[in-house]
Amino acid sequence: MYKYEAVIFDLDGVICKTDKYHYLAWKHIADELNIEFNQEINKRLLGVSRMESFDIILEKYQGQMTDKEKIKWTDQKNEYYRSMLSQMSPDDILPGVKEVMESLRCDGIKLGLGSSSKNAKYILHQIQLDDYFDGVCDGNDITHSKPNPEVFVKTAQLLQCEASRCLVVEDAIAGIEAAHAGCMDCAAFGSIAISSLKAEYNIHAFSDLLAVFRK
Ligand code: B16
Ligand code: MG
Repeated sequence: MYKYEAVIFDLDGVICKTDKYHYLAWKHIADELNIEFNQEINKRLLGVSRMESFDIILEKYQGQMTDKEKIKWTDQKNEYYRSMLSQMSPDDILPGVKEVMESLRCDGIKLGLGSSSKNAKYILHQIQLDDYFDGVCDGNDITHSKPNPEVFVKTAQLLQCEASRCLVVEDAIAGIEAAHAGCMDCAAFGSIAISSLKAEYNIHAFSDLLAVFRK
């Protein structure tokens, strides 16, 4: 009997690395608008929605922008971004991800995906992981993005699993906060696993997740 009945994975930064494509697409837009944009600002965009990301970028904008113009620029960003996603393949799945998911499934653990991205299903299709999850909730299913817990709460409902029996795996501070706001434990993965003291677990390699279950 394990402490958790389900694992809810974040997508961008956990299953695969799309943050470099987000960065390049936003950089394109920022350059066109003559706005300063760099990797430091990009870090603040992890896990937050497309429009909230643009609002953060616009903090450095000198002019005024109407809501209609903001939609035009974010649509343009998404076109650049999706053209890069079209190049993705199963080779873009991060090391150990598939093996760990298969191992958890063999142990009877349910697998969920909770992503702020409206492109999540397209990405899952590109990397051929469409059939790996028992429940998927993404940016199209929610009205509030991380750090609001909505995406994880809805994924847990799809998995028919109580919050206290779900473990979230996240690469963003906003995602850890969302898990905690939804009364779920969290395993931090990636660079925040080094810098974050906020999560219940810090995993440096994907296979570390198995130790969380089997200790
Ligand atoms: P889209 P995650 C998030 O995905 C990204 O981390 C974040 O940088 C992005 O702004 C957000 O998705 C929205 O993405 O423009 O594709 O709808 O980390 O929650 O899987
Ligand atoms: Mg992420």
